[in-house]
Amino acid sequence: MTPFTLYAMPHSLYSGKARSYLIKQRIDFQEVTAGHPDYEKEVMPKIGRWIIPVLKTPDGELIQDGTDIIDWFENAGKARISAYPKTGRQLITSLIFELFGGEGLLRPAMHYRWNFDETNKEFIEDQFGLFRLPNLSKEERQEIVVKSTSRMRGAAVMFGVTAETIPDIETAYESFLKQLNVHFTLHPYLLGGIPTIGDYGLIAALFAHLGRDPYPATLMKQIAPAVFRWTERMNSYTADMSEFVDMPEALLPEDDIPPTLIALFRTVAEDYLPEIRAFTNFTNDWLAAQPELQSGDIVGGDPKARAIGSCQFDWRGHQLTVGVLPYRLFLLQRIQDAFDGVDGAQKASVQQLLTEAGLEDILTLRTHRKVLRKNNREVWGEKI
Ligand SMILES: N[C@@H](CCC(=O)N[C@@H](CS)C(=O)NCC(=O)O)C(=O)O
Repeated sequence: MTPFTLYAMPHSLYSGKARSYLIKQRIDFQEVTAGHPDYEKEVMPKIGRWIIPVLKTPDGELIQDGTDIIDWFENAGKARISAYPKTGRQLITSLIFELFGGEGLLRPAMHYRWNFDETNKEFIEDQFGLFRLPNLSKEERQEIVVKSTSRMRGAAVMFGVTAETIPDIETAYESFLKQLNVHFTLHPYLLGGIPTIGDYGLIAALFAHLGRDPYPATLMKQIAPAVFRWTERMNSYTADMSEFVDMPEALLPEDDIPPTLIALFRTVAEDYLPEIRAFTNFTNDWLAAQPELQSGDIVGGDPKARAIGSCQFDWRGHQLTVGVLPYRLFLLQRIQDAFDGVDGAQKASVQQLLTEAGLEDILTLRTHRKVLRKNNREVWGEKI
């Protein structure tokens, strides 16, 4: 049978989420770089923009977006180990880490990639060139590489990376990494002996940028070796947890959430909830000012536009200005939809868990329209 094809790149943050999932499900797939001529010829015209990851199924269907790729396998009954826990606390916890890993860690991911030129630049330029233009020599591709790396370098500011915020970005990231290290010293994955959607979210930022670029990879090995081991594990076809002797390939029993994750939740509450609040408020004001908007309209009016504006919020004593990316609302709403779907007794237990960590507002910060995904792009849902 024709295998699946994943159009992706090793140094691409969002590729890591889809790739890890395919590996962990033991899906027969080949990874093809978006620098392959087929991508431009077959994929881009259908997807409508240059973006990875894109999955091509054996039937030729194309799916863009890490979450949609994962859900395609889940909905088709092809998941060997489902990414979604069945019990309330574990499901909501895992979805929160999906949002935080893919979006909440963008500040350190951008900083540690683009602000350590002495250690990173040569490697990053090599990777950008090699996978974008694999048939050209290093010299031939250099000019194009610098154009695309300069664009991404500039994009870091949109995530709040500035000269003033850098010291605090580093302090916050190192403290997060040390907390996560304590967790992965005790547990191979977030919720026990199998990965879930939260692991797939976290691997996005923690692999391609923070676990693979020279400077942050060394930092991770030095201060968080168990996190580094987890990045290896997330890219292994086996459970790869031999240091956890006799660990069953299963979730923790009884919907348990270990204290190490509650500690991490407190960090998410302090470091990321203010941003969630700011982009939710901004979006509601923005929606109120767009009475002509219809459900099904492409978010931002153009599939290439990622942000609908920028919002401000206080973060560790700084006033940050960041882009408002509706994709983040899509991931936030997944948490809220999952919460709405859990039964009564479990709801109370989830609420109690989040309140303990100061994260209860993540359930109530809602926008007046949902962000949905249709035809590989984000669209607005009905007015709520
Ligand atoms: N929501 C998408 C985001 C994908 C994404 O932003 N991918 C980056 C590479 S890591 C990309 O293709 N960027 C293209 C560009 O910015 O031009 C997903 O999770 O798959």
